[in-house]
Amino acid sequence: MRLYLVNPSNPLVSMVRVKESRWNRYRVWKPLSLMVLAGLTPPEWDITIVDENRGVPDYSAMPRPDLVGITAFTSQANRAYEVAACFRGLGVPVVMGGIHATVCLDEVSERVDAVVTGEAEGVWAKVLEDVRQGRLQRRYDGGLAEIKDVPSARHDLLAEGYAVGAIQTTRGCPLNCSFCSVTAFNGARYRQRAVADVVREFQTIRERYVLVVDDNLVGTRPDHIERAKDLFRALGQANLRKEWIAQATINFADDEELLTLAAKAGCRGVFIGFESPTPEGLREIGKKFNLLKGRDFRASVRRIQRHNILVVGSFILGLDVDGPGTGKRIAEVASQYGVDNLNVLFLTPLPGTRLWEEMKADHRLALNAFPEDWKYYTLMFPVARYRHLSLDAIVAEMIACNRSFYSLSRILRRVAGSFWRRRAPLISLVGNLSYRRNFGVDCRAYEDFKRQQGDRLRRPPGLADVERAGRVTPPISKP
Ligand code: B12
Ligand code: SF4
Repeated sequence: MRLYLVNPSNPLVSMVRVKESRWNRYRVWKPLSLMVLAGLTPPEWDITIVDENRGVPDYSAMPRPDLVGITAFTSQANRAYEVAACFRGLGVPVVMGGIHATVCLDEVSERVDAVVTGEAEGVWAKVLEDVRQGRLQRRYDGGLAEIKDVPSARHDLLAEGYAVGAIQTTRGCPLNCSFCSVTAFNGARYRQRAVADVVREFQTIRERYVLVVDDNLVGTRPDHIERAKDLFRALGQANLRKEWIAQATINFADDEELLTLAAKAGCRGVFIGFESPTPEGLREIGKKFNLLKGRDFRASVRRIQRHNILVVGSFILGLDVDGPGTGKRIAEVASQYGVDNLNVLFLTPLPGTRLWEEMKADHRLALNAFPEDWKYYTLMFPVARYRHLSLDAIVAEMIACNRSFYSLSRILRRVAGSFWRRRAPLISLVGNLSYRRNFGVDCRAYEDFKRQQGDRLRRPPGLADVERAGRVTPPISKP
């Protein structure tokens, strides 16, 4: 039995852009979902993983498979449907799963033979058996998996051509921020894989650099932190010679022993969501953790950096509290906190989130001709109607923010600071220049976007918008 697992490319903004900067090689991440799915697949299946971000093959020239499985984030949905149509045209059954299939079940069901909602661990074996028996059903729901059932990903299947490997050590996040899909999809219960399993899987990764994809690396409760310490201790003792980056909440900074162990285990960078420079903004999106009294962000960032761990700060632009001047304010605050890199994203109502429900109810989903418009839901474009910022104003704020944070003088100051504190100045320089360069590409993309979609975004909501938004009612899986 032959199985193709496909990660569709995002034709609008390829995250790859390898041709524009060779450093972007380090931004091509492996589709871990498909490697995990492969790990769940019995040996009688011959598996090929196709990552279209590295090139789209001529499917008609490939041997005919017995089943095609497609994954998709929302922004990849349109390409996913093209791939599905191509294989269905050849008479091959197509099953789609992942976040978009879960939050937009009806839309996806119309375009594929079967949909798997939720996590796949509990149902994938049945899907494959049903294909073998010729009785594929329309829908399978995996819900939330038992963490012990999460297999080792098949790192051997995508062994070549990537600079960075990927692994997952936990699932879920208890914090449930309004704009984020994670709690809706992976649940509020923080599930941690067995330490030994993670260490064993780490040993099968060929790349020296690894992305730990967890949404919340160390969790929030004391027992979460203890388990994180156990994991880091075991990774350190295994002497894997890996260097890895991860996503964490700011409480990562609160425990010296945790930081020491993380650094010894190979942690070289953390991506931290600061989200808003103001408490009002944090309250608006429900990011409770960042609101804890007495939190000194600058000191927290410094504590992490003292362990030679870089900090990338992420902020959102377009909150209801954001008005003219917010862009520069974010750049100022990020510089004050002392982050090594800044990543600012437009507030984007992703289906399945509380933010989606709120914006839909207020008729603020401006780009709402779905599925076509999903391609703009990359957080790189302002797809909604923002409370105090018009289309032109919000784009101008984004440009002002990046121009300020990535000005040559600020970059030099940051790099000199790293040099002074003996903290990898070269990595800091390369990271900053790479962001600066990509920002230039983004500016051109904003101009195209405004030309193509400006009229729709500038006009007030009409009846057609209201009706269209009403038609998409994604089911939210229960945390
Ligand atoms: C790593 C990651 C990335 C990597 C991508 C790696 C890759 N190629 O897959 C990078 C950094 C590039 C990235 C980029 C983006 N990301 Co991202 N990313 C993640 C993250 C943190 C982990 C994904 C992961 O590997 N999970 C581990 C695997 C094992 O879990 P999984 O993907 O859910 O797969 C399971 C099930 O979903 C299911 N399944 C999945 N696919 C399939 C297919 C079939 C056939 C079946 C049966 C089952 C199945 O089975 C798997 C095992 O249970 C998630 C958060 C999360 N928890 O998922 C966000 C997340 C997926 N990203 C998100 C977003 C918004 C983006 C961006 C659009 C925005 C941005 N600027 O970051 C871009 C889009 C890029 C693009 N292609 O267009 C959102 C997606 C929401 C949505 N509705 O689409 C998420 C959920 C985060 C969030 N805060 O909401 N991302
Ligand atoms: S803390 Fe991070 S992963 Fe958790 S809900 Fe908030 S944004 Fe999502």
